[in-house]
Amino acid sequence: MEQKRVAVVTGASSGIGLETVRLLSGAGFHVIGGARRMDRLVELSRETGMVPLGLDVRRKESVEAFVQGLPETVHVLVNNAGGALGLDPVAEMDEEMWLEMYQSNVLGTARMIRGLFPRLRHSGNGHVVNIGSVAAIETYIGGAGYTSAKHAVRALTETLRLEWLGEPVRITEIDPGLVETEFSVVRFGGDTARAKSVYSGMTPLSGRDVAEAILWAVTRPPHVNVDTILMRPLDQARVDRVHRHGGMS
Ligand code: NDP
Ligand code: 8X3
Repeated sequence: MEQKRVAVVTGASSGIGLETVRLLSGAGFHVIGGARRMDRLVELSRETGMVPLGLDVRRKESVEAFVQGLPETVHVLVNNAGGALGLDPVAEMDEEMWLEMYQSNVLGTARMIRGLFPRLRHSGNGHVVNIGSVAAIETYIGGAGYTSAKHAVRALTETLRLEWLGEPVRITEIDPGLVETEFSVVRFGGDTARAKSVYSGMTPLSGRDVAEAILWAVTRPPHVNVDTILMRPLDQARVDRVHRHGGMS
């Protein structure tokens, strides 16, 4: 019997990560999901069969312990854990928030890649999918902490593709525009009304839309490397240019 391909998804407790676990499990992958909220992971494991493992990508020791719990061979690593905090201008930057965004989006991604490289290589057909953003390519007022972190994810991804040339590991970056998840609730410190207003009068992407792109990228033939997928809602032309019923913003 053919062995299942093994996929690791970070940030599996919500949004894009959660939908990715659902789709990868449904497509026959053996999925291991990491995040801080274990209760959410356990619930998802009951639904999908995913193996739940606690993970805080901001902490080196947590990533090391997580990696210890993985099988010797991993085919797919989806670096999805991350997000934004606040929307403050550069001259009023909150150092704690910036540090946390860099820790989760940039260093967390790099830690996971470093930790999993031997397992990905061992698979003979590995794949790293980094979740960037339109914020990895564009900027907007108040977004510098997050956009600079995601720009760094982009630089890291491109560098990795140069460094791993010749290795049996594909490297993809998925860059979504507005996706309605818990992203804005987290960004605005739990202010759900403010979070809701981000998507008002327009149709955002769903976590599932992005998960479908991830599934597509990781199920191409082994010689095909999908470098980047930039995807936005039809209602969004640029990160800061959105069509809303009744006007533009
Ligand atoms: P959610 O807030 O719904 O999900 C974020 C996930 O990341 C959660 O599962 C959370 O789990 C996990 N996470 C956050 N910090 C850590 C950490 N330190 N260690 C481990 N897991 C962590 O948002 P999205 O699904 O939208 O976000 C997923 C990714 O997509 C992020 O990288 C985000 O920047 C990116 N993105 C989002 C867009 C959007 O508009 N929503 C657009 C473009 C990119 P837990 O809290 O349980 O640890
Ligand atoms: C999330 C998209 O526009 O909030 O990466 O930066 S945005």
